[in-house]
Amino acid sequence: MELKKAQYLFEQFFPHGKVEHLQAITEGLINQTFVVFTTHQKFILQSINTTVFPLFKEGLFNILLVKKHLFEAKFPYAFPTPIQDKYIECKSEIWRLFPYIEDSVCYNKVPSQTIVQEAGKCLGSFYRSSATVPVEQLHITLPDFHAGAFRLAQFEQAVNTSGKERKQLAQELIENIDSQKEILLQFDQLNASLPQRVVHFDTKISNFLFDKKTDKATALIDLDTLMPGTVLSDIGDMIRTYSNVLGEESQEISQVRADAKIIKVLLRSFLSEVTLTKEEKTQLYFAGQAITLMQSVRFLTDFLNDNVYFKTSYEMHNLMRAQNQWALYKSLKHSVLPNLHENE
Ligand code: GN1
Ligand code: MG
Repeated sequence: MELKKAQYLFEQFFPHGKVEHLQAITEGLINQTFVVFTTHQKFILQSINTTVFPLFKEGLFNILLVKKHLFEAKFPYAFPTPIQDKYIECKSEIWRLFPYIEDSVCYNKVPSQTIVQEAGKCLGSFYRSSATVPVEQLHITLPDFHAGAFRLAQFEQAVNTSGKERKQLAQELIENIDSQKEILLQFDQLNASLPQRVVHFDTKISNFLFDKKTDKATALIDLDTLMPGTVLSDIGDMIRTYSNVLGEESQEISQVRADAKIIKVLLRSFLSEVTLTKEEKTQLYFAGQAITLMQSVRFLTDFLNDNVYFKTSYEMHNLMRAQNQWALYKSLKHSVLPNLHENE
């Protein structure tokens, strides 16, 4: 983006502000994000991908409602929401400005066990602090976002319409996924039976910020997917991204594995902050498997559709990601079930 455009956008929030410098952030597979440097302060300037998030106004409503409850509950982490509670339109793009959380970092793979523990506590605290939100008032901004049946239908459609070459490259993985469809349908059944809660729906490792020096969790970010759902989505996505020691971008497929100890630490710290029902608790580990398989399906679907959804930096990127997630899924299926009953 040109500095001139950033300046124009920034002035919609601070009419006398001066943007001195811009830096693109490459994290995130959907939206476009920049750090804006002014003389004394930094901000995050971000445009929403409105193809992915057509109901962004309802999304903002969700964010503000949840924020109010977190504030009242004294949620002890930053929850960066759009400055002035507003989005602005510029040449049919939608932009917002966020506060910049100083001295913090995000990771794409786990650097230490402290980080896992901190993140587990942060999500647990989020669930406890958002328990007062009247969930039925939240909008469903992305229908069927984590619905297994829906993701499988999209996948089948992509297999049917994909070019011959891509289909050939993906053949083995297509067959592997076909053999595990039941897992995703079982996930749907479970979700239908569990309590509805405020769900972040994108708790991947890079959506938690940590203090540079102390490793303490400082913020939960990326709130566009806040919606009603079940705890399985969030804990599943945390297991998916925290236990994957090499990270979801690793191309060393044969080395990809899930670390059982990390899962244990994660679940223990999460459960130290929030009380779940017995039914919820027994399904947390399964959620990790299901969400990982679903992510493999989603990446592979996008590969078969010629990479139209997730940002990619090379042609085979989504195929590689899908293979990475498949390897992780296999490892999760075969690793030892962490003993959850210690905390009960
Ligand atoms: C997308 O844009 P980002 O990186 O926050 C995706 C998530 C996936 C994730 C995989 C709206 O999140 O569902 O888990 O990529 N978000 C959407 O890295 O589809
Ligand atoms: Mg996101």
